[in-house]
Amino acid sequence: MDTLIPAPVSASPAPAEDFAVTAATAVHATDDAAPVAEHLAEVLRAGTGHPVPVLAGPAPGGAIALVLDAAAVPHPEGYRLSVTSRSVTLTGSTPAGLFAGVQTLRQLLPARAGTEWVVAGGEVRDQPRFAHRGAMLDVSRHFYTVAEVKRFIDQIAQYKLNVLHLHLTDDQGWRIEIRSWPRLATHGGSTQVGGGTGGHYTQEEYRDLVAYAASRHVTVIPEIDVPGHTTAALASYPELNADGVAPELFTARGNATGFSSLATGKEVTYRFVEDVLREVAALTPGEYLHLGTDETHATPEEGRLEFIDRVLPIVARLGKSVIGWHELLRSPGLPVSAVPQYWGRESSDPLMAAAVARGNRVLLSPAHKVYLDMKYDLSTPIGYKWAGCIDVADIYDWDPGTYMDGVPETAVLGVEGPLWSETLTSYADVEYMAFPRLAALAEVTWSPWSTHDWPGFAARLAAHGPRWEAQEVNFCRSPQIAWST
Ligand code: TNX
Repeated sequence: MDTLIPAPVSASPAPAEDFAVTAATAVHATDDAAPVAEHLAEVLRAGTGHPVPVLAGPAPGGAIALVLDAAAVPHPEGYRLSVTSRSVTLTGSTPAGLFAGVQTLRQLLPARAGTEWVVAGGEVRDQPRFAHRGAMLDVSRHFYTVAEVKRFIDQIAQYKLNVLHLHLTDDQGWRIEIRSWPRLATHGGSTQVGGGTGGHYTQEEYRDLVAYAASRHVTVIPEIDVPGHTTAALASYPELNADGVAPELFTARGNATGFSSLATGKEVTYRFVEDVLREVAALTPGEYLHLGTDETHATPEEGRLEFIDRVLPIVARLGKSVIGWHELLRSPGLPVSAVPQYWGRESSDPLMAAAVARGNRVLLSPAHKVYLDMKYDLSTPIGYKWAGCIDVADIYDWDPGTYMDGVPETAVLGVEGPLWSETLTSYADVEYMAFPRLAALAEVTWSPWSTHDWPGFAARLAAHGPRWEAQEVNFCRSPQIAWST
């Protein structure tokens, strides 16, 4: 109980009440709780080798029970977990709450598999601080396979993150099949940074990823970055270029300024954007489409404003809400449903404060705090340092609820850690940059500020090293942490 991450609202350990998982242990659940029960049973089977059946109906003594009870747990993602030597009872008002509780239960089990697995006894009450707890994976600069993205989903879900923002398009690669514009994927997705073969997700594969994420209570937010960061599209269709000439595919790392743009003055551009967004929206059950809109230095400002004015109603007609990087705020007349994602390094931004005053909610991703592609320190072999080095204490030590002037906690929808992949040539590199920092980000987004305590966190985090070793996660052994062996 004293190594949980993110820290729960409250935990009362009862060391005499440890619960042993044995060959006789079953998980009991009623209808809507059954999929979460099955997920827990799989974890217990893998850890113990015991059969761990999932059974319908109320639990007899000696069992693990998953109970849906809205009256007992007011928050939709909250849960109550009670572990005694006789039984384990996990109560939530929704399957999402139960799923969060299962992640806590997993952390109460030993790091390594064994036939006598014991759940630490005691009682936990918990609920999240912010609704949107996200990680962004850039699959454009380097492509990651469906299996790798699923592993990432499993990894973030274990820390109670509930949003996966997929950066699907950029100069170096278009990563999702669009049936009405097939060359986007077949040509635009055919390479990546460094000139490798790249890749893309077919619509079936993307659907499968979205469904897999949903089974882990993670919502996928697809990003189609427009009108800048579009070389992969421009190379695939000459008509999207202002001069009608398709550029070569782009395989360099690029610079942080943005050098490509859709032709905002051409009608074909709007047909293109509408077709793409219609197909992506149809594959995406979540509320949001992310339009990027960042770093449009190659787009004349007037054209950029016209572009956004014309694209916002397309998204609305598709029944979705817009997220964009905070450059979106340069457009007047954004709907209150639009969510700017702030990646700046200032704690004061007049456009952010004005949007909040109008009623918009915001996502916070301040680059010098949560950019997961920044180096830990100057010795980190991969990553960037333009926003500074970010070690575990840096990502841990800020309060999203008070971080920006004019942006009170109630206006903060949540926090996202973006993992840009220019320098990450393999999934092992993704893990190295994500862990352990994602655990710190999870605590910043989930745990009440009253639990915030760096020495305490650092001590708890040390105990997660052996868990990652057992799961073969390539994590960075930051010298800030006295890793357990
Ligand atoms: C800035 S942050 C970018 C990305 C790069 C990243 C590298 C933002 C909205 N744009 O295109 O990948 O820096 O750190």
